[in-house]
Amino acid sequence: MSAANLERSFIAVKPDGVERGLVGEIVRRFETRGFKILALQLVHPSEELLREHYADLAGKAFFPKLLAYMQSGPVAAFVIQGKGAVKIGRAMLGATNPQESAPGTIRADFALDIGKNVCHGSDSVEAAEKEIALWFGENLKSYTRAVDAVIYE
Ligand code: RTP
Repeated sequence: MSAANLERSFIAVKPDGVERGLVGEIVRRFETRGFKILALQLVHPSEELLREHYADLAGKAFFPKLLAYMQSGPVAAFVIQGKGAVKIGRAMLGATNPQESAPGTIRADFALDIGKNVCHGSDSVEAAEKEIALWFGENLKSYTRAVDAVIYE
C-alpha cells in the first residue's frame, strides 16, 4: 500500500446534521468514494475541545455563536483514510458558505446557511493529524479491505 493511500482526514457531522438524520448519508458518500473509515463516534464536545479545535477562529465575532452551535447536540466525528483524503474531503463538503457551495457537494445538497453548514473537514494534512489526535487520541482501527484492491491501481 502506497503511503499516499494512507492519508487521513477528520470529518464531523455537526449537531444540525445529526439532528436532521444526515449521518448515514454523509458517511455513505465517503465510503462509496473509496475512503476507509478508521473511527466513528458520537461526541458531546467540551468547550475546551472546541476552543482547541477552532483555536485559529478565537478572535472572530462569530466565535461564541460557533461554540454554541457545536455544543447544541452530539457531533458525529469520524476519520477517513485514502488517497487525497484532505483535499477530496474538503471538495466533497463544498464551500464553507452553503450559498456558494457547488451543486452535488454535501453543503449544497443539505444546507443554506453558513452558521448551520452541517459538516466539517480538515483543511490540511497537518490540521488533520492534529484534529484526529484531539478528537480520538490513539483510538483508530486498522483493518484490511478487499475493496482496496479494486480502488487503487
Ligand atoms: P469547518 O472548519 O467547519 O470545516 O469550516 P471551514 O474550515 O470551511 O471554515 P472556517 O472559516 O474554519 O469556519 C469554521 C466554521 O465556523 C462557522 N462560521 N460561521 N460568518 C459566520 O457566521 C461564520 N463563519 C464561519 C461555520 O460553521 C464554519 O464551518
